[in-house]
Amino acid sequence: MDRRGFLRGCGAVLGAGIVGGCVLAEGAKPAAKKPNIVFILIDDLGWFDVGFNGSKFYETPNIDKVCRSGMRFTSAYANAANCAPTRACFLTGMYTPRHGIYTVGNSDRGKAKDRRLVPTKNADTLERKFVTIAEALKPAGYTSASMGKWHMGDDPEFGPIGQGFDVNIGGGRWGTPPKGHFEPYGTPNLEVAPKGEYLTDRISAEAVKFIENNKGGPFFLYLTHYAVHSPVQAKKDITAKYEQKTPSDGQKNARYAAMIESVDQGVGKILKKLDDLGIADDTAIIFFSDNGGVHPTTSHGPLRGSKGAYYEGGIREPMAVKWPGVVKSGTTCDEPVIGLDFYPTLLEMAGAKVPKGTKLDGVSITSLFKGAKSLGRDAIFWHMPAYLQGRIPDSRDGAFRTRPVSVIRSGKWKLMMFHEEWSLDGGRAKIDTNNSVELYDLVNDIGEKKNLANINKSKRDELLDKLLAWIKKTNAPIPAQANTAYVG
Ligand SMILES: [Ca+2]
Repeated sequence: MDRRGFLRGCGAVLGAGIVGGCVLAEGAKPAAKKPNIVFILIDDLGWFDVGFNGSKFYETPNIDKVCRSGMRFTSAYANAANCAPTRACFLTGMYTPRHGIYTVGNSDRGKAKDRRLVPTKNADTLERKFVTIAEALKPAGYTSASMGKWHMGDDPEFGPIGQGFDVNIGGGRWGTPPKGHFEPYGTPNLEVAPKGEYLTDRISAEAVKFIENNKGGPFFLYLTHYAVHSPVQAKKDITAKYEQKTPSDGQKNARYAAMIESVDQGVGKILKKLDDLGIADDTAIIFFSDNGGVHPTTSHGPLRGSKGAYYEGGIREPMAVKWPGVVKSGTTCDEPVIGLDFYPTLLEMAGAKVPKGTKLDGVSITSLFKGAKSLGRDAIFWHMPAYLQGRIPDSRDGAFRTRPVSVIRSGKWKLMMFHEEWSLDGGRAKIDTNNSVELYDLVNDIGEKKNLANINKSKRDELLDKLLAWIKKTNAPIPAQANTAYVG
C-alpha cells in the first residue's frame, strides 16, 4: 500500500476489512491455554518507518508479515513524545501525573532566557510502589524478561529485576547503550561479546534464547531494542545496500535504514523460532514504538512534528498485533489506542487480575482484536509540564520541540493546551486571544495545519472542559510560576 492509500484508510474507510462480531477461526474454540506474549517496543521508530505504513525506502518484510498476519492499528499513540515517560506509563498502566515521569532527565531543557515558566520537576526513576505489568502477570504463571532499554533506574532495586522481571538483558538507567551499538556496549549482562557484535543482533539472539528456554510457557517477553535511537550506527553491509537506493518521501538515511533492517531481521528470527518450536499459534506478538521518529534522521510524511513534539509526528506510532485464533489476519483498526492500554490488555489476555490497590488509566483493547470497531471510550490524554529543546519543522516556535502542554484526543478532535499562555496570559478568560489552545480535526487534517480553536468554539470548549476535568482528577500539575530569567 502506498502512503495515499494508507491515509485514505485512516479517514474515510474507517474499519475497512474488519468483519464484525467474533473473528475466531472457524471451528476454533477460545484458547484455554494462556498465550505467550511478545511485546516488541522499538525506540524512536516513526509512524512511517515501516513498510506496513507505506515506507518505500525502509525494508521491513518480517515486521510487515506480523502485520499481515494480524491487525494494523492506524491511530495508536505513545504515552509521551519521548522515551522514559512512555515506558513508565506502559509498565504501570498509568498516566504521567500518577508516577511523575514526564520527560527524560531534567524538565528545564533549553535556554533559561527562552522559558517563560518554571517547569514541574521530573522523576527519572520509577518508584517501587507501583505494581508493574511483569509483577501483575506473575500470579498468572508468567515468566517475564526485559531485553534491551529500560531507562527508569538500575538493578537491583529500580531496574527490570527490581521491578518484577525474571530476566534482565541490557537494561538500566540509560536511554542509549553507554558505549554505542557495537560491542563493548557498557550495559549489564552483555559484558561478554564477540568483537564487532551488533547490539540489535545480540538482543534478538537473547530473545530467541529466552523463548527456547521457556517454550513450555506462558512467557512475557518485553523486547525493547535500543535501536533505532541515536547514535545512528549500523552494519556496513546492510548500510551499503541502502546507499544504492533511491530516497523516497524524504526518507534517505542509509545507516538509519540499516538499523531498522537489523531490527526486522531479529523479528524474523523470533518468528522462525516460534514456528520451529511449534508455539507460534500459542503466541501473541505486539509491535509498537515508544515515540515519534527523530528529525531530520527520518521523515513523517504528512504528520506534523517529530520526536519530542505533541503534534502527531511525535506521538502517533506504527502498531500491529498478531494473535493466531483471535485476531483475524489482514484487518485494520482505526480506533485511537494508547500505550497504557496494554497493561489491562495483557492482563485480560493472560487471565490475570488487576493488582489490589492498582487503579489503571487505560482500557483493555482485546475487543478491538476480536473485531469491535470502537472501545466506547470518550478520550485519551497526555500531560507534559516540561520543556524539550530543539528545532523541528512545524514546531510552535523555533526554540523548543515542545513547551509545557496538556493534550486531549476525543473522537476525531484533538486539543492542545499550552501552559505558558494558559498560566501567564489570562487562561480561559482570554482564550479567544491568548493563543493558549489549539484545536485540530485529525480525520480531515491529519497534518494539523488548521487550528480551529477560534472557528469551532463549541468543540474547543467541550474538549477543554474534559481536559480540565482530567487534570483535576489526576492532580496533574500545571506550571504557573513565571521564570525570572526569561527574556521576552
Ligand atoms: Ca524513544
